[in-house]
Amino acid sequence: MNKAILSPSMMCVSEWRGAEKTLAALEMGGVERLHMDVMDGEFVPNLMLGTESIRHMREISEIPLDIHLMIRNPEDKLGWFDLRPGEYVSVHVESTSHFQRALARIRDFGALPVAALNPATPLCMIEDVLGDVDAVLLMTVNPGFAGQKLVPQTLSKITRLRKMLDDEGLEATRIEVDGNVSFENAAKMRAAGADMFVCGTSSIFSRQGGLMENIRHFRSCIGEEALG
Ligand code: S6P
Ligand code: MG
Repeated sequence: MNKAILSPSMMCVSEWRGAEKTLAALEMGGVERLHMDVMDGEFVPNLMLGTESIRHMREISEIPLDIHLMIRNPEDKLGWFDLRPGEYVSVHVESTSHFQRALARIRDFGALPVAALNPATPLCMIEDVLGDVDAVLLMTVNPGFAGQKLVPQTLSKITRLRKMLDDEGLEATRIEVDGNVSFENAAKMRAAGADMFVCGTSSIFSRQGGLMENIRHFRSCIGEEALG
């Protein structure tokens, strides 16, 4: 089993209210990635984080990014983001007729391509590109908003995907889960085979505890030791 990656969703952090303080705590908590949701108001019914937000984030934090593109025809727009080697970049299979081209272009930038799927999209849609990606992002809510409830059938989808990957000898390929990854759901998702967790309002940014305490609790829920 791959070591878990925590990827806090930065759309859950107000840009105007002490974002730098939050980032310092995330760094102290040793989170491995920062999840940046990009929404175009067309592929999803919301607008969120653009090219400048991503540029600013790279300036104020050393934590590598995990960029989730919820935009139509992402292959035409990848050049806008100044992608860096080692950054995870997700594109949705539902967002383009040229999915493999989009993944290959991400690789050309030296970044790590990720195939993303909405809850209703079957796994067979990505069967032929599994060898081209470093991770598969399973949406466990419908994309567009934070604070939603888990679509329950996505849990068994994680199990089925883990088996598909392992059967192909792709044990190192990660499964990223995004949407209502609460403390309780994260434990089930980890058991099903997920190893990259988008942490939002239902876990580390919940008001149940402080940020550091929530990060520690999250790691213990998925059976990993706290780093910070
Ligand atoms: C939603 C987006 C996500 C959310 C995240 C919020 O379309 O892709 O990354 O920001 O899921 O987490 P939570 O815990 O509020 O559902
Ligand atoms: Mg996301």
